[in-house]
Amino acid sequence: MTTVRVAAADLGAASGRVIAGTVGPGTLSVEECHRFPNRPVRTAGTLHWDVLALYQGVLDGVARAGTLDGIGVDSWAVDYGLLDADGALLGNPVHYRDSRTDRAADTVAELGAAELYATTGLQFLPFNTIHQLVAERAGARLGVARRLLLVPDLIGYWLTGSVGAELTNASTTQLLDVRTRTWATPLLDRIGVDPSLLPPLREPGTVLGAAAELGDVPVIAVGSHDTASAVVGVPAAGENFAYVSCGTWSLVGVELTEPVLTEQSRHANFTNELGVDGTVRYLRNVMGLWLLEECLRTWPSASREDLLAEAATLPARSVIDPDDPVFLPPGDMPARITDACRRAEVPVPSTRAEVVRCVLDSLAHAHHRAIADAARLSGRRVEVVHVVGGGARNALLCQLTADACGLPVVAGPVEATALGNVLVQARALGAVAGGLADLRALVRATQPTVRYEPRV
Ligand code: LFR
Repeated sequence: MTTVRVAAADLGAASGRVIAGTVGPGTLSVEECHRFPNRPVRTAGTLHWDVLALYQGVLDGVARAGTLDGIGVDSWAVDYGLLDADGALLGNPVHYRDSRTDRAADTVAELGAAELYATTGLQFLPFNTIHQLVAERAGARLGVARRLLLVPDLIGYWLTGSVGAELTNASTTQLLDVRTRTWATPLLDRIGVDPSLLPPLREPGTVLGAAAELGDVPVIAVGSHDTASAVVGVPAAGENFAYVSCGTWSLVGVELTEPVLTEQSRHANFTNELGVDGTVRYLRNVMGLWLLEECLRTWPSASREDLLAEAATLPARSVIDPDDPVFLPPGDMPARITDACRRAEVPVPSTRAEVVRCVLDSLAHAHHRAIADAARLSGRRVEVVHVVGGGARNALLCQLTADACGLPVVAGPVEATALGNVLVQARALGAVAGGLADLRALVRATQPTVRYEPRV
C-alpha cells in the first residue's frame, strides 16, 4: 500500500473548502488549500444557493491542491438541482431554509406520519426533500425536469458527466426506503413525482469517473452527506459512544447497524440516516451553532472570542428549546431568543454575553436530551461523547455538554468531515484497508483531541 494525496471538497452552509489529505498506513494529515464564502441569494422572494459559485470554488481549490490521486465532494443534505433533457441545470437550487416548504406540510401529513416513518425512518424536518418536491409541484420546473441531483452529486456530474445518487445523502431525502436501501417508488407515485427523476444509487467508495477539467483525476463518491463523512472521522474506540457533529447544526446520536423504526422513536423525532459501510446514523438534529452565528451576524461589531470569554464567567440562568422552528429562518436571532425566554418564563438575557450563554446552555441541554433519548431508544450504552466539527473549538460548549450529560466529552477533530471524506477515498484507492474501526484508529493515532470531564 502506498500513500495517496486526495482533495476533499466540503461545502458548508456558510463556506466551502477544499482540503488536501495525505493518507497511507499510519499517515493521515489534512491541510486547507482554499476557502470560499457560500452566500445564499434571495431573488423574487426565494432563497437560493449560488451553486455555480460553489462549483467554481471547488475547481479553484482543486487546482491549488497540487498533484492528486482523487477528489471527493460532500455537502449539507436534502437540497438538489433539477436537470432538463439536455442535462442543463434548471435554475439555482432552493435553500432548505426557504419558506416554500410551509405549504407542503399538509400534503406530506396526508401520506401518514407513521407509514412514512416506517418506510424512510426519517425524523420530521420541514425541509426534507420530500417537502421541497411537494412545494415544487406548484411551479413549472418539475414538468420539464428529467433528473434530480443532490448538491454533491450535481458537482460530481459537472466534474465527470456521471449521474447518480450517493446513498448516505440520498437517505436524507425521505424518499428512500431505509429497510431495502432503494428509492421508495410507491411514495414518489403518491406525491405525483416521476420516479425516473431519481438517478441510480451508488455506494460511498464508487469511482464516478475522471475530472476532465482537472487533469483526469478520479472523482470518488464519499459519504457525500457531510454528517456521514464527519461520523467516519469520529476518533471513537469501540461502539459505546455518542457523537455531536457540531457546526451550523448539532447532529447528535449514536451509530447503529440497523434502523430503529418504532413508534417511540418516531415520537422522539429520531432519524435513521444511512452511513458509510452499511451503518445507520441514529440521531436528532439540534439547531446548533446557527443560533450563535445568526446572533453574531446581527452584531457585526461584536467579537466572538470576547463574548464567549464573558459568557464563561456567567451563571446558567436561561435554558430554552433551541429546536423551536421559529429559529430556522435567517433573521434577527437575538430578538427571537429573548422572545423565547419570555415565553418559557425564564430570565430574559439583557446583555449580548447573556444571550450567548443562553444559547450555549440550551444547546448543551439539547445535546444531553438527544444522547439520552438515543441511548434509551436504541439500547446502545453511551460511555463517552465525541464532539467533532467547528464546535469542538468551543471550549465552553464542550464543557457545558460534558456537565449536562454527566459524561466525558472528547473534542476534536475539528476537521472530522474532511478526514472522513479523504479516508473513504484513500480506502477506495487502496492506500488504507479495513472497516470504520480501522479508519477511526488512524484518526485517533494522528489527530489531537481535548478531553472535558463533567463537573459535579
Ligand atoms: C449538516 C446537515 C445536516 C442536515 C442539514 C440540512 O450540515 O447536513 O445533517 O440535516 O445540514 O441539510
